[in-house]
Amino acid sequence: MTLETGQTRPAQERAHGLARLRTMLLIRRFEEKAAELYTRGRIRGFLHLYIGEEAVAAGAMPALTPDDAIVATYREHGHALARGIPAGALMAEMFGKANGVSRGHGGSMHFFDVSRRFYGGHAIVGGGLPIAVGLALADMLQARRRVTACFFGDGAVAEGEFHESLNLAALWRLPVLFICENNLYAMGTALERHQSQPDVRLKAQAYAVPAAAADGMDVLAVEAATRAAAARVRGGDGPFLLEVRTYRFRAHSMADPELYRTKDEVERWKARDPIPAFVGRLREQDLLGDGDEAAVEASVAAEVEEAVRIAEAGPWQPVEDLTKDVYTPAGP
Ligand SMILES: Cc1ncc(C[n+]2csc(CCOP(=O)(O)OP(=O)(O)O)c2C)c(N)n1
Ligand SMILES: [Mg+2]
Repeated sequence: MTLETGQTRPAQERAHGLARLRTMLLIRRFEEKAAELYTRGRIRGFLHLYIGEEAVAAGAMPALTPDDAIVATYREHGHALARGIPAGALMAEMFGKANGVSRGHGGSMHFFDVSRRFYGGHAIVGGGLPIAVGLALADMLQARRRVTACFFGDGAVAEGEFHESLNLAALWRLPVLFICENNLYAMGTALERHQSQPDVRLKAQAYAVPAAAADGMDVLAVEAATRAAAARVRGGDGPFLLEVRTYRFRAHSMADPELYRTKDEVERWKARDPIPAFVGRLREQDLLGDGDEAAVEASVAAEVEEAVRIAEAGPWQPVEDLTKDVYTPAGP
């Protein structure tokens, strides 16, 4: 059967699968390189890796349109790459270079690209939620049918901003898609240790925000759940909360002795690594041929290498710009 795109259904599924696989691999290889560069002192400051959670950003982002807004956390390399921000601009940002996506002022935790409606990168846990509510309020007041997707961690549900944001979004029926990336831990504290009610969906329901959960280790499950949730939000039904269950394979940040979880637990989750799981599924369905995976790996490796070259070659911010953008100029 020939579809509107001119591709047969298997060809379309194959292209779709390869695209999702490529995004996940790009995130993984980009971050492995970032970790290496951090160890070598080329990247400084904080660095929070998304490795293990790639299926969340790689699945959710294609379910949103370029017109929708994205708000993320300090663990946002994957979201930025999946949104299509060039890897070179992200790597340069981590180097603190002037050609970085935030002109080198932000670093790993503060990627920001208004041209792609990517509103951070926020170091403050829960800090993105009120910003998402504000973006959605602006859309509602101007009758624009677009969605603000707000990614945040399980740790953010302990913050007042989570409760205030869900309450106002529901009260005003704002088009926010809250996406909770539940990786079970906030730094070294498990969700059950800081929440009397650890079911995030029930918290949403307490604010009359409908909610669903998705398997965050399955890129297609995340994509389907995000599509369904975004369609509801876009249709004017008010906010929705999607809880995506995932796991970070690496430490919280580059400085974390990981005393709060067992090696066995980490190994159990690694056995569900979203990348080989998806490769296996594509192979089973005959959508991935011999050499395909190697070809994707090679193209991702070239992109990461080019990103490092761009970062290395980029100019430093002049010292005179040190305090630029910290305060707005005084008004009249
Ligand atoms: C308001 C605030 N309190 C504390 C911190 C320190 N802190 C940084 S990350 C983090 C854990 C957040 O965990 P979670 O929201 O689950 O995100 P994850 O790191 O698991 O992706 C904490 C407490 C902070 N950045 N902001
Ligand atoms: Mg967490």
